[in-house]
Amino acid sequence: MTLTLNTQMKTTLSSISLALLTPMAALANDAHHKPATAETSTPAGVADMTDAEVRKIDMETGKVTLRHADIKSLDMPAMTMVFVVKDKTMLDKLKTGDKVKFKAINDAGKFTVTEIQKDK
Ligand SMILES: [Cu+2]
Repeated sequence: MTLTLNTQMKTTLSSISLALLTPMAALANDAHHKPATAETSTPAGVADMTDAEVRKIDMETGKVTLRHADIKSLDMPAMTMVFVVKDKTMLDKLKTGDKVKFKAINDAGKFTVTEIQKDK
């Protein structure tokens, strides 16, 4: 009886001191790292998107003609060309003349838009 109680108390006490120490350490880390992470993550995400203007949309075939700036990841200069979209619903919110940012991949020779958003 007494032994069990003592063991429980010891366990409880050490959990408490651990619980007290851990959040403090975590807080100290958070305060140091969070602002830097928040600042660097957003521009990096936008940086690998390419600027373009929508020239033509074909809902039925899921194709979009974009006049795009250089695409560094595809080693492609600025031009106007037709892309396939990964998902036709991506075209729902777009119209001819929209300024957009997009990401594209070379899917076995088929240039495919994986992400597209209106530019603000
Ligand atoms: Cu191109």
